[in-house]
Amino acid sequence: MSRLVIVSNRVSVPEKAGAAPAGGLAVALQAALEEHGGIWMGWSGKSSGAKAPGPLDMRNHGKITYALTDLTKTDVEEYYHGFANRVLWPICHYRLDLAEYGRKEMAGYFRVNRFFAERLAPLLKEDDIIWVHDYHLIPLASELRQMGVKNKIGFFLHIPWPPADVLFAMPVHEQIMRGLSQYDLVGFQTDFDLDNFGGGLVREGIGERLEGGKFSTYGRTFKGGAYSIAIETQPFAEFARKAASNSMVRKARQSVEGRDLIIGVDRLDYSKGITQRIDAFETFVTLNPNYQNKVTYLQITPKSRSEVPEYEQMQRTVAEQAGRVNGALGTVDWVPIRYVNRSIARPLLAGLYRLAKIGLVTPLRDGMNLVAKEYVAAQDPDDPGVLVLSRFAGAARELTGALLVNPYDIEGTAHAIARGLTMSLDERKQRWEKMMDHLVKYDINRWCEDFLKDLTAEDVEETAG
Ligand code: ADQ
Repeated sequence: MSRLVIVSNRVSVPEKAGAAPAGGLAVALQAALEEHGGIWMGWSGKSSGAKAPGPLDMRNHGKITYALTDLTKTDVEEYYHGFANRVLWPICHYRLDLAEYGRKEMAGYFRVNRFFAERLAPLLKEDDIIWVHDYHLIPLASELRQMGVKNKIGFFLHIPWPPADVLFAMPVHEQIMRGLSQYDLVGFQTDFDLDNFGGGLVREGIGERLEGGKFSTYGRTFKGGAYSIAIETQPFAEFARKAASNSMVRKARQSVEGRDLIIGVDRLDYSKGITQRIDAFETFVTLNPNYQNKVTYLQITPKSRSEVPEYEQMQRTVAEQAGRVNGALGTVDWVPIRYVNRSIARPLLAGLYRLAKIGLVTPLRDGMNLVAKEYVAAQDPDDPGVLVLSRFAGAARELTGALLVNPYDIEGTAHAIARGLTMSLDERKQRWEKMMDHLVKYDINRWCEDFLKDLTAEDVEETAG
């Protein structure tokens, strides 16, 4: 295959060449870049203030070049906090009520995409394969095409794609749809998202769904597909197996001695259903008083996007809610909810998942949700825990051995917790094996290979104009 060029909002640059990056996605993308050689371009995470950003910060690590750009303060506010996180994120998570449209922010989004394209275009070779990631960069292909770039360009959306009625509430939905049409392959997390996309085109009368997974719209024909993102299953399972000797995991085990552990791990985000989950836990204990002092719910939630008001508000809401439940249910020797507001290292995370009898993953809407997959991979095959999973997570399409719940149904989730804690070992093993077999087969490397295979396949158009 030709050289690979990955573009994403943020770039995972290893400390030194060959060092392992933190997450599964970064591991897989770096492996693909190592194999083919290439560039990973994105925002440095830094602002140049009011001044125009300086030249790209180019860092060579073996066969990979990381190309980082700063953005002005206004760019960060309008493109990132503004349109990406206050319009596209809520819209794609079906939260029309939280979307805040502003002409300035919308213009900023398209302007920064043009800026990315201007910085990327001079780095490109004729046969480079370009792979763009996520909602921040939907118009990038369109900008590159206008600059005469004819390379194959693929796009993968990590978050859900909403149905037409939700999408069309966004004033610039047409430009967004048109932006997607400029790719050669558009990948979604699930067939639901893919169907929403196709349905929207047909509903609006702007396109058609053709044979062979293709779409035709705005004068172009391109492929669409569902590629469910996955994790580094075997290495993660290995982390969990070895974690028994991790001193932090040992301490955690001692601290919950005699109690069942329930774990929730999420970025602090309204899409993750954390407040409904705390309500469900409270309801579970209230309905099952025999579990008083017999269960601990550990919620690990690093802060995220604190510059966006909805997120700042949520930090307060969740902290107050956990405090209120602890005050109402707790006793002098029992704190029902342990709420940890920071990020933790992956080996420790794997060990904590393995300690937990229940993995509680209840987003109101989620593209995939990797925590659900990590929880399964981390389990002890001889005594696996139970995954309680929202039916609105993309992962629910694959992890059919989970207890599926509707996170809006608080009592239903509370019953699922009770059911999970009393499930027989045979049933737990049966459910777990089914999920683990799937995760071993469809791991993150397979996801990456499947997408790139389809993007480089002969029948993908090279630019129909
Ligand atoms: P996210 O919304 O960030 O990702 P998710 O898929 O759950 O959600 O990934 C979160 C990752 O962060 C997991 O690997 C998890 O282990 C890690 N993480 C979370 N809390 C942590 C903590 N306290 N300490 C350390 N690590 C923590 C978006 C989409 C998802 C989609 C992914 C990938 O919203 O639907 O699955 O991209 O495509």
